[in-house]
Amino acid sequence: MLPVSELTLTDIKRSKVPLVAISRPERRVVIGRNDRRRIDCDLIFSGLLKRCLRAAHAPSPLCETPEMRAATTGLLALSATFAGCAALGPAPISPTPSILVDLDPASVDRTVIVESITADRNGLLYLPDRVSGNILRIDPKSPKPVVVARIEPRQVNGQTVAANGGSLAFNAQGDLLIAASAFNEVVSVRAADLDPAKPGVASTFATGTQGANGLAIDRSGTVYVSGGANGTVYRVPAAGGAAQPAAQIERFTRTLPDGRTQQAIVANGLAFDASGALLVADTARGALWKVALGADGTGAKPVLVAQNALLEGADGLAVDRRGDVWVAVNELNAIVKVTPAGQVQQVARNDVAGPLEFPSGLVFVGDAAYVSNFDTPRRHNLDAGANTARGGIGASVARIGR
Ligand SMILES: [Ca+2]
Ligand SMILES: [Ca+2]
Repeated sequence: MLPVSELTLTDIKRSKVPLVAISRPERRVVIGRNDRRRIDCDLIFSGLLKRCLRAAHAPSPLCETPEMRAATTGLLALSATFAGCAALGPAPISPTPSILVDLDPASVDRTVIVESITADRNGLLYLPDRVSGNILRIDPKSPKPVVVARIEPRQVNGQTVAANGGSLAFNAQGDLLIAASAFNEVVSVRAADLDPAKPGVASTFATGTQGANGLAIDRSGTVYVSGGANGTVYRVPAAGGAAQPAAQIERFTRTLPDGRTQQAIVANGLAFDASGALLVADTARGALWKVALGADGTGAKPVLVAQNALLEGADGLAVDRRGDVWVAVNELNAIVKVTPAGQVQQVARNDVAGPLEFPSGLVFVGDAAYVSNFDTPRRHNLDAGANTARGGIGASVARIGR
């Protein structure tokens, strides 16, 4: 048997299979004998595929085990997978979401409410729970949530007010910044205080961010915060303090198909594209805006990148390594991507049963996207004939990718 890495072009030409491999040192595969396209695909290194190729190219008594026969039978299915890879380009991502973790396994009701998700430099996931105020950390390899910090409620006019933690992101120091819409602030937890043994308590980082919802930090450390229905995108210096307006999305309200529900959030999820321009999700219009930023952090007039019915409910944003903008489209229970050319493509969508349940935030760790399920009962995330969203499992993290 030949190791995959030693296959030659002659072997490839002799091959009856539509998929061939040249693995080392490029870590690439070639699809089809006459197809010169080469694509990155780590799947080539899966033991199963190596065994398949060996069995297909050099049958031997060793291949006559049930495992080898199964592997060979699996080759066609794997070929189909690779054909999908080719269509996707250099960063193959399986578009089928699955549940990484149910954040409240004993309940399908909203006993935990997570609007957003981020990841630290080690690929650990973080989500703020609006109900408890806890900041949850999840290792995708062993997905059991642990509490690493909390946002304490405040007394406002004699009422106890929860922070309603929204988007969150790490700054260069490793401190975690969280948009707190009910406080009209950004709060932060220092890196050293993100500790499951002694969870830290968030404190004020920035003030004057009315309706603070989306949050993103640029390369210089300037923090951008979206104000939701007021359409303002604020900027805050890297050290924190008072926010100033940086850009303005014009107000707009859309009536949902139920004829009653009004959607007025025009400045929601934020992310930066490869050029450093700020992308803004417009939930109300079903649109994506781009704002060029000056050296002082002020934004130019927003430019419409895309507006499409597939984006009605556009919430959290994340940019993949090819420059496509992935959008959690909450009211359609969908993940949609917008290409740099402005093409809008649906990645995944489902009904109230999930695994997407009012997806509202997402983050990439490598090629995998992790999605926070907010599970608001609205539009595609509504139980039949009821104002509930008890279908599915409730607050959870879904995973899309390898
Ligand atoms: Ca649950
Ligand atoms: Ca649900």
